[in-house]
Amino acid sequence: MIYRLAILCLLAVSSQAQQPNIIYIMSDDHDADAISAYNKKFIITPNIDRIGKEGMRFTNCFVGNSICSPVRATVLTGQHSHLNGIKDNRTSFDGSKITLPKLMKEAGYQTVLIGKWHLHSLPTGFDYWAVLPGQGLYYSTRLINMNKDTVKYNEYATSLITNQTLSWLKEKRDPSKPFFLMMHHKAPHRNWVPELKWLEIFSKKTLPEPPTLYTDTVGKGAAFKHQRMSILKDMTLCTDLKIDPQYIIDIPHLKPDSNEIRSYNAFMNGIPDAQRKRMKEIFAERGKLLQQLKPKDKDLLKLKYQWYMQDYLACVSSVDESVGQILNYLDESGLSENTLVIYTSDQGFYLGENGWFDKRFMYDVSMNTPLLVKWKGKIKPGSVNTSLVQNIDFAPTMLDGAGVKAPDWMQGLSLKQILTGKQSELARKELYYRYYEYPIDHYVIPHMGIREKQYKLIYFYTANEWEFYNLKADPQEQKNLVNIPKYQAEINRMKLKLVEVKNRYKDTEPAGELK
Ligand SMILES: [Ca+2]
Repeated sequence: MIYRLAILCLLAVSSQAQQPNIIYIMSDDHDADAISAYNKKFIITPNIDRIGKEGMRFTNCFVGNSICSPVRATVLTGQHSHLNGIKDNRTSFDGSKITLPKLMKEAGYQTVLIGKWHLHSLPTGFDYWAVLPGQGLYYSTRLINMNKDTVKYNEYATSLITNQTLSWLKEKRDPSKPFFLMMHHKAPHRNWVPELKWLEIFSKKTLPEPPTLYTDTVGKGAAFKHQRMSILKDMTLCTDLKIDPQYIIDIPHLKPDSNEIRSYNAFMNGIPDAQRKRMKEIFAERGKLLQQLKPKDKDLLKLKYQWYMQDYLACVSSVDESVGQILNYLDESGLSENTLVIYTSDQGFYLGENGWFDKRFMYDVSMNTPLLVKWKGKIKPGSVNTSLVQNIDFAPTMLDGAGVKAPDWMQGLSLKQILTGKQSELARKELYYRYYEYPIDHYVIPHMGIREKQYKLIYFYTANEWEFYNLKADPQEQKNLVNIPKYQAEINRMKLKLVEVKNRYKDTEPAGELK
């Protein structure tokens, strides 16, 4: 009997020893076009690229509802918004739900969350956590700790989250157990306040303009016309582009309102003195140009786009540096040998396409998200996969990596067979999408749809408008083909498919004419 128990204990220890550590790194609003593994036109991100070079890069990874809190709830539950309960950024997550970290804990893992949480209730299921309150701040960053105290730090948000992660790995980790660590960056979320060292570099750059930057709304649908995420009209000069109000207060068409001046002062005062002086000098160049040119319309958009991209990309460089620090530590400590590392974002982001910033739409720019995974000895270095994958797959994949079968209520598929090269394509042929939040913040009309490899069907149900795109011929989704006769058979097929997929995913909430 004792002998049998000893054998069982040995078996348990050896299966645990094979369980990989898992590090899930998620940034916020990091579009794949701002990662050089995907696109080199804006920025070089050597550290994030390294994950793809040593592992696998997914070119067709999408989210199910392109907005912050819903994505976070999906990653925790493997479920779409209608089942996990988080359809918008304002609902509090039910901490009593069974989630990915709780299942990992049951499987013998130490579970850790550091960084952005943004689900209103406090985290559950983690052995250790430290989270930003709400959206968090770039400077004068605060973290809520496990005692529920909110502590202010002097570090820049991206560095703080990295340093807290490294200190957990070095000082708090129990080496006898595998760990599951979620490091969630705030950056590069709006209002894109960079570190001085990267601002110095990016403020000198001229970034290429997307072909659709100056697109107008002629011939576009209701949702396109109704949105308020235009760089020209909705991006603010003082809060978003950090221009001192003194430069534009006397220019009637550029004049900021009192709220904007208040929020400008609030974030500017949060930047430590040593950096603020030089940063204000750099931002003053923008103010002087506005004072001199008093630009309007296309001329103003041209300038705003450059300043937006300079700040956004500078924030991305800090994230890339953070990833490098984590990968280097894994190498130095020998942990790389048995650690699965994932890099992703909560969704894509408009970098000037259609003249926009923000996300929310089911169009590929915002529905797409980067996904790079490395796992030494398991993934063939430098591999690329084109399967249609979605963020509902993340939880089942991490569980499978840990040797745990995902519960039936999770809606995604494990990517383990894809990662290990045993399978090249998922069986799934289409992805389901549904966006709810309206009107705030950006007046994007609620919509739903399905995306296949070649075609996409979108239904803006409160406006009762359909859009249909041929993604192979029109990857920028500029030509809505819904009324083109030769596509009617395809469109009818996809309308039926949309109803089937809605039912398959147990989305019972009616949407316009769809029940
Ligand atoms: Ca986001």
